[in-house]
Amino acid sequence: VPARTLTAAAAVAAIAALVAGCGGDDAGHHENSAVPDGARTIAVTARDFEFEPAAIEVAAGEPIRIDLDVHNEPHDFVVDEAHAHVGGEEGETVTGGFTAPGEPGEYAFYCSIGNHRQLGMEGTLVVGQATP
Ligand SMILES: [Cu+2]
Repeated sequence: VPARTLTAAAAVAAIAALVAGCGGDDAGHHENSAVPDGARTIAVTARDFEFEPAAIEVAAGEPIRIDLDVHNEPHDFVVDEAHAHVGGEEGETVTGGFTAPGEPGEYAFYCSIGNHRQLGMEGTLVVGQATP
């Protein structure tokens, strides 16, 4: 067996392991995270291979709804610390939500599909002080 094939098989296994770990509960990988009550909607475009906008500002603990406009091929929007996952197929606009982290700072959002993150599909979730 060519080494190339083995490498590809290992990559597929690694991706399968990542997908299995996504969400960490009974929700499937393709099930979008729930939109919290009172969420503010932020429109995000995902395309090969970038997000628009590349930086999103939220307040600590703020309920957020993401409307993700998906272009070119399947993409998703993930924030590990907020357990956020919104994903869809090319041509879809999909909705999901999350509660912003309680600790102000900068967090990464990214596309977890294939090597999209390495190709540039990541951005910054800027979490500011909670609004009174
Ligand atoms: Cu992607």
